[in-house]
Amino acid sequence: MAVKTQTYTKRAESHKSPVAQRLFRLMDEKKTNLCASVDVKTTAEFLTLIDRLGPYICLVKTHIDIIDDFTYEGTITPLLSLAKKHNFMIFEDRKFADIGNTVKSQYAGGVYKIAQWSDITNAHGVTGAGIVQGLKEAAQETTKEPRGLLMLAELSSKGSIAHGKYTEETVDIAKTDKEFVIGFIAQRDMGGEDEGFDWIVMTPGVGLDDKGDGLGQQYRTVSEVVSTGTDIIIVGRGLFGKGRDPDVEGKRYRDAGWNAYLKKTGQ
Ligand code: 5FU
Repeated sequence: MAVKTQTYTKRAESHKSPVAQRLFRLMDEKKTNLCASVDVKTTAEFLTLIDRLGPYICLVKTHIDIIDDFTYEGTITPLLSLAKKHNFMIFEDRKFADIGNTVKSQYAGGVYKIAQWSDITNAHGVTGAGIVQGLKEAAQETTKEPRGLLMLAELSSKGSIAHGKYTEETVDIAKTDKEFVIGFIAQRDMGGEDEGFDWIVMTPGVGLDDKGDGLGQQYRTVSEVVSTGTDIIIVGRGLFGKGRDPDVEGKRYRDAGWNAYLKKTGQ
């Protein structure tokens, strides 16, 4: 599959999704394709870390159900203020995986009310295309803000069964909605240009110092993933794990991601 070599701004010009347009423009303006995955346990740690990483990132990826002391007012309201302060977007890595009618309620409601505050979320293809429709309806009924969905085409973990036919059929599900589905969580380019899709590929399992974590995570380097089609690198413990300084690592991963993008686009 051909790797995309157009600039983010160029891709923003012709993209159908307002979420993708905003994200692409923000990335070129801020000169970053780094998404910080902030998997921490308390609201205080969460907000402090995001405030420190804010200058280096285009996107914050959350697992909001990890936070022990979550409240909408205490956790989400300040998160939205930080998103304004530092100009980044938000991606809740919820990995929806149920029938359309159920994910519709899970996305809009419950304690977390994800559709109200997260620009982007994601879903597995295992239940079929109804998941896209259910999530889209929830977004439309919850907010006037544009929302985008990523399909999980591939995973970074050892032994993942998301490959081959499963990945191909997940790509087919993505094709069922030309505006709401903006791309994939994947390890490489997923094609689609010949059919008029310009999918954003976001890749977790990125690390410059480690090969894995002992629980199945596998890390590839920044230049490796960008050269095989990644548009946005997702980094968690590489930025703030034990003994790491988020300011130093934020800058380091931001620069590595940006330089790999400049190289790929021939700038
Ligand atoms: F879809 C995926 C995947 O294939 N691999 C992942 O690691 C998601 N992730 C998430 O990215 C995972 O749930 C973590 O939130 C994050 C990776 O964190 P790390 O600390 O960089 O390993």
